[in-house]
Amino acid sequence: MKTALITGITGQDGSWLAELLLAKGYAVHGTVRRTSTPGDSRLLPFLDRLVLHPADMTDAGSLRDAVAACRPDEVYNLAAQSHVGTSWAMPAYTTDVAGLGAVRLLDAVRAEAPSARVYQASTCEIFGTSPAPQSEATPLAPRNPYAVGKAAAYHAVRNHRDAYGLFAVNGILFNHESERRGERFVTRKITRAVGRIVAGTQGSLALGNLEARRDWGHAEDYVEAMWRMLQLDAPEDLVVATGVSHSVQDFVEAAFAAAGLDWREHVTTDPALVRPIDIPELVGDASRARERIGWSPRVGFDALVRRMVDHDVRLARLERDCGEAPVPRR
Ligand code: NAP
Ligand code: G4F
Repeated sequence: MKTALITGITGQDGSWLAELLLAKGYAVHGTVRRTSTPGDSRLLPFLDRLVLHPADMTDAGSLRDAVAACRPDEVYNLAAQSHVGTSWAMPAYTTDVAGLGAVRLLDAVRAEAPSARVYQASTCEIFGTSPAPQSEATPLAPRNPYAVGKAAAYHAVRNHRDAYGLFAVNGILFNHESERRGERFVTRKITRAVGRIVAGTQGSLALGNLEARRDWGHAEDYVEAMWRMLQLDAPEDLVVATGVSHSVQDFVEAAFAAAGLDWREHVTTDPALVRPIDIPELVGDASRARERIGWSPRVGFDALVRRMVDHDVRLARLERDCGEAPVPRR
């Protein structure tokens, strides 16, 4: 039985990845903070099959203890303050967690489990304003504090690989969403609002920049790519994306239409929600991932929107009728 350690196991991707690795027969360990809520709906259906360790990406000793406690074969570094908008309000903390946090974890692995394979949750945000479509050859041009931290982590992974022979890879993932997405990311903010408007518990939805274009896939497909990258014969960095971009307004229109609503009757724009710099378009060329790990997305844009809207309409009705949503069962 292989052992995996997931930092950020309580997040969207952490929950999908933990589920995938359990199904593959792994012993799955994860790190949690004092303020984490592992008992919420994302992990609860399989919480009793996980081993959790207290650790914070800002605390090197706790990361080293977590690695030493489980001696993993595979380490997935998914922990980050991952909200780009928030990174403008908390630049030092965000850069510390996303950037130095990865350095601390790499050092912990080198000290305690040097033969472990390490997956780093990199992001298309490191390409910033470099022209689309972005691929492994695109120059890095990070344009927000989150992306600056992630760019530092990207280089640290490559340095540990080349200097110490660590099997460490950057999965350069484009946006991926799901019914488990945090509620402050734009897709889930939209589908939660659609659900509540259908249930009659919300009237309108305020958004920022509707023109930004993103390459949106489903998170369940993307954690499969993470795992496949750690099964490569030799480590390499790969872009993972659908190759298709839509605007925020496209997502709004599709989500409201999926519930039989006209978005123009409910959506307003608020300049306070527009970021100091917003990347106009991120869309990936994942042809190398297709070639190297045989990966391509199974869930397209329309199915993604439909799945999230259906889930959130059901959720909003349950919240309205029960006071709170019942715990989901497997
Ligand atoms: P998420 O839902 O925001 O989850 C973030 C996770 O990081 C949570 O488990 C959180 O734990 C943990 N975390 C935050 N600060 C921490 C700290 N100081 N120490 C330890 N843990 C901390 O993010 P996600 O969407 O699953 O994304 C997973 C990773 O992929 C992130 O690194 C993100 O930057 C990256 N990424 C995401 C996407 C995307 O579209 N989803 C695309 C590219 C890259 P708590 O529960 O304790 O808050
Ligand atoms: O959903 P978002 O907050 O995601 P963003 O900024 O693209 O970041 C996500 O994807 C990255 C990969 O590209 C990850 F690295 C990162 O961790 C995170 O998962 O915003 C998407 C777009 C942006 O252009 C934003 O300005 O939607 C625009 N937007 C418009 N109104 C909004 C809103 N974003 C949010 N969160 N809230 C709004 O009201």
